[in-house]
Amino acid sequence: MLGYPAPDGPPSEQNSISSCSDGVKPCYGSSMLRLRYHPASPYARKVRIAAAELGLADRIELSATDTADPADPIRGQNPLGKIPTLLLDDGSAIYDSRVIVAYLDHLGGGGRLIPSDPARRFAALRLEALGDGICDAALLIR
Ligand SMILES: N[C@@H](CCC(=O)N[C@@H](CS)C(=O)NCC(=O)O)C(=O)O
Repeated sequence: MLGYPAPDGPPSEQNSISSCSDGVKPCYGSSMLRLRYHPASPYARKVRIAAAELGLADRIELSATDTADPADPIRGQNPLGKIPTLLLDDGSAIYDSRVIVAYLDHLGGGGRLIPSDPARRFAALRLEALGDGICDAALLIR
């Protein structure tokens, strides 16, 4: 388990998760998204880079998170208590970074970061897995 201190003050999110009208699927709208993150998290940085590449950065409000603080609402937003976690305006949440990147790619029109052609798709996903694995290893020796 890895905790980061809050970079700029206490979090203010509500401690709740709700779902879209069908109770299962997240909603896909054009509204603001909120990213629970920390500047030192490589996975949160990956999500921010994906958002920038897709031209979606201005739709994402950054929300500093202290995963080590029991009072931080992150555990109510993501049962794993981890960042990055993307909060949708219907109250539902998306995690982890791979799922968030796939969601952002969908919002950005689809197939831009994660191609639909199988060969290119699995090459991209393998590259992402490699990057994540390197981050996992780097965090373990930190
Ligand atoms: N596989 C996850 C890894 C997320 C992760 O490990 N995040 C760390 C910060 S870099 C975290 O939230 N740690 C808090 C904890 O484990 O309690 C992803 O890609 O989002």
